[in-house]
Amino acid sequence: KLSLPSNEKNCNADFCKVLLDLAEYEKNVTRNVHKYNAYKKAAVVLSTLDHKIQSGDEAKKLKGIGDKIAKKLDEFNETGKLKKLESINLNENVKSINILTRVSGIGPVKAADLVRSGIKTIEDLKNNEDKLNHHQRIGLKYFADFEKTIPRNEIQEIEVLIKTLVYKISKKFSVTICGSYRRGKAASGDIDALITHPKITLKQNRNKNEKYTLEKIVENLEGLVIDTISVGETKFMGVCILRGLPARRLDIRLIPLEQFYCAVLYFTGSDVFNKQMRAHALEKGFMLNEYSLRHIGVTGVPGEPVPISSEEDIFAYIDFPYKQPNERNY
Ligand code: DCP
Ligand code: MG
Ligand code: MN
Repeated sequence: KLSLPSNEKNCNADFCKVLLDLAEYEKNVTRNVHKYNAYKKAAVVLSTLDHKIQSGDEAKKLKGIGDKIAKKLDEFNETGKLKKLESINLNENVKSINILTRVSGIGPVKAADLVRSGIKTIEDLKNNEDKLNHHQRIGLKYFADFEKTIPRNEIQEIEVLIKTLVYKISKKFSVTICGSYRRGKAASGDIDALITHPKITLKQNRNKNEKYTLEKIVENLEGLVIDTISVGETKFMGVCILRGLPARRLDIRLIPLEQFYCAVLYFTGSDVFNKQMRAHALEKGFMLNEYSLRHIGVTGVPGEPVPISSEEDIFAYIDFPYKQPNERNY
């Protein structure tokens, strides 16, 4: 589900909604990632303005808004609607695809596939579970719960519980909840937990540290974790529940110490912020991803990862003014 950074008084909320609907259409139906990103970025930019934008010409002066979106803004301001979106919304197949992709594990391709074979509603899915894989079945099982956002105080409680439980294996574990929670949002779509340990390093990983595996960690979360979508050496996807509250999507990543801060940066997001920061890194001759920061030499080949011991280090290396997590909402 698409949403914007929490902003109580978004003066451009109506047109932002239009842009997000268009973004959703490009993502789910035409599968045009570039257009999806363009609409989303424009919506984020407009949502942070402190005044209502009056015309396409004015909008075009903003970074991330070009001719096409400017024209759409004028049409929307003049007529109160957008022809393109009106006709999209009338299309039954588009409606069906948008519903099915709300199920965790069902992407645009699978949704189109299902619609083609006549499966168009959540009810239809329930009668055709044989057409779904394990992840998609879990998505369907908890469909109603996963639609609900998770209040901040509940994630705080889950954070404390995860720490308590993994500290039983070793007090030296470090647990950081990233994603929108770390950016300070009042509510989140899921929980993104990053875990590392001084004994989990790239070297040690090669001869596997039996004591500190992700499987061990998940075993220790018994009671909190109620379903597993998938679990590997570094990545767990599953479901957790606190008391009688709704079931929540929980992602855990176990990360070698050397890569921890690049991972924290990446999983804190936002996705738009990450794109911006990576582009800046490239301008400064660095390649930044969720694993490492590497200098790009004259040959154009990235070198060895530079040593990093905090998030601030990454900003400093690429000469990017440090931003607190709550300043990374776009
Ligand atoms: N991420 C990214 N690019 C993507 C997907 C994710 O850079 N295409 C990064 C940035 C996100 C983080 O991973 O902030 C976590 O992904 P989520 O989908 O969980 O997004 P958020 O936690 O930001 O929002 P939500 O509240 O919806 O979970
Ligand atoms: Mg998240
Ligand atoms: Mn997530």
